[in-house]
Amino acid sequence: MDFKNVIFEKEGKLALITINRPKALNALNSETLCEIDCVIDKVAEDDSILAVIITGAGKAFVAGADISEMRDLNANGGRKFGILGNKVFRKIEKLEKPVIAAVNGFALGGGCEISMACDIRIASSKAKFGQPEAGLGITPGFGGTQRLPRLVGTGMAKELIYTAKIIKAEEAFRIGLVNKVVEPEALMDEAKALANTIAGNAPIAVKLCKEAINRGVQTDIDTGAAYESEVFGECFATEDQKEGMTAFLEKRDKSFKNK
Ligand code: DAK
Repeated sequence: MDFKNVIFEKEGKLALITINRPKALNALNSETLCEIDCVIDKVAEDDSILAVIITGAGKAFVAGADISEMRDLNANGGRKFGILGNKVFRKIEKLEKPVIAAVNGFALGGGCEISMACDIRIASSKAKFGQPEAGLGITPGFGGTQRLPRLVGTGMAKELIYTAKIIKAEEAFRIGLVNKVVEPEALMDEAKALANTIAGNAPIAVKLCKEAINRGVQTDIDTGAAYESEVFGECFATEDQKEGMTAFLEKRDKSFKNK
């Protein structure tokens, strides 16, 4: 299936998703959000894909939700648009495969928010982050008020959201919004190397780690620990657990089967 605003490629065990509306700095309109939704479904169904990278075409990662589409929305239209974006971003967050955002440029508003729905963010030194919504007369609508404080702490998130200021990649790294900053030319290689390292581990274990972490950060430590015990137990029903431990004891390379 061909998409208008999204490029979907497979490279070995990786899926590469490029948001591709460079003339509008990859701003997210409804059409693009629906295409991302559809691509994530394809990725979810494909057992050969073990890790995902999301990036942007041209000089931006994503410069936000599409302001030209949003400007004339009424309250109901705004609500529907917010529900669509939140649905797609939650789908990324809940995808049973690790997702890396390779942030190549502006990640503003919905762009910062889609990167935060990913598991890990690697940024080009040219990337810029921010939640400019308050300056446009709106609140962040695709999870910014929820995920930013979870990532960088409440005080820092409030400062960024209330001031609408845009920060550079190095500052995003300093406050814990991104995992690593690299030179622009190295961005995709770094993201792929990281994705391939993860894809070399037992896929079911990685999936369960993602679930345990995502559920654990939303709950108290006792509930989280109980959930961790559950998924730990589940691992022992997999062939890959036997393979991983046997390979260690036999001092040989492991060969996981995603089973
Ligand atoms: N939407 C639509 N078009 C955009 C855009 C955006 N977010 N960002 C850039 N563009 C378009 C520009 O209009 C321009 O189009 P043309 O004039 O060429 O036709 C083209 O991309 C190139 O942009 P510039 O000429 O402005 O490029 P510069 O390099 O000079 O500036 C910039 C780059 C990223 C600093 C600037 O474009 C900029 O400030 N863009 C807007 C950034 C922004 O404010 N983003 C946040 C959007 S608000 C909700 C749902 C969702 C949301 C909120 C609520 N609910 C329903 C509750 C989310 C909101 C947002 O994301």
